[in-house]
Amino acid sequence: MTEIAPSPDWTIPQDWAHYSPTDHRVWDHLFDRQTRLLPGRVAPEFLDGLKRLDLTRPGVPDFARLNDQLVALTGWQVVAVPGLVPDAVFFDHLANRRFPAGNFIRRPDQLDYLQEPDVFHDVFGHVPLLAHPAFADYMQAYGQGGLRALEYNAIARLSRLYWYTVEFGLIRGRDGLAIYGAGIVSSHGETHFALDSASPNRLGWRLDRVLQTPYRIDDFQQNYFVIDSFDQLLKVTLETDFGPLYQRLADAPDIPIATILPDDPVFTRGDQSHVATSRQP
Ligand code: HBI
Ligand code: FE
Repeated sequence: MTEIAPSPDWTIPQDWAHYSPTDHRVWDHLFDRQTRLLPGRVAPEFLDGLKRLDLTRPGVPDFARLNDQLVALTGWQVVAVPGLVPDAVFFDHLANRRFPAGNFIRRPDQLDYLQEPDVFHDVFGHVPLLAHPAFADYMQAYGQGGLRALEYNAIARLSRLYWYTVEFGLIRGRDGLAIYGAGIVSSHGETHFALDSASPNRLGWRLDRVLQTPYRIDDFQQNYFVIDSFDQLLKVTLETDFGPLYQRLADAPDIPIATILPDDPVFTRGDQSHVATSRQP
């Protein structure tokens, strides 16, 4: 972590030359492992983004080069930050089509789990879909919604939308379910778990439903929510007036994490077997 006072928007120079050979090797290792696993499991739009953004070249990407492609495709750009930034700063970046990416990379002994988002999670996981027009617009709408949610004191609720879509979303594909959330696509273990495990519920995505559903940050998810398309995600989000929704949900209890409701579209009823065998919150 840096010791200098952050700029108001928390951005720092990427300083691409500072990455060590070990840093680049960690990127390449993670990149190869995921790109071997993802075809057939990830939404095709993600692989399309990797290719169009020229992310297949070795080493930690240089944001300046990456942004040349990304700005041309959707008007988004990647900016470097030291790590997690305050909510208001994060939302302001998204609302202006800037994606804040952690400027560090995990150590070789942290390949499988890391608390703070590093450059592999942020760039490999999040950036390819920012090349897709509907997803790009959705991310900006989320940032704008986040700024509004600050006024409603509704960040905890809205962050569930981000969690169950941007981080851990599934989408219907031609041959069954596919992953698109960055928390899954950047994780070897969860790429398998999210699609193959008997443990989690896989339920149709509905906006008000996910806003009422807690999540866990310390283990694989107990629920995944499935969208029909990125167009659906964008359309529903743009057409929903979140103010009245927050008011309605303010008094509603959360849905216990592993519960399936009678009106949930069910793709898979999970047996929650993973929960029993792993650490509890
Ligand atoms: N900062 N760099 C970074 N990355 C995030 O994903 C992030 C953040 N700050 C706040 C935040 N996410 C979330 O808590 C909000 O979505 C609520
Ligand atoms: Fe993330």
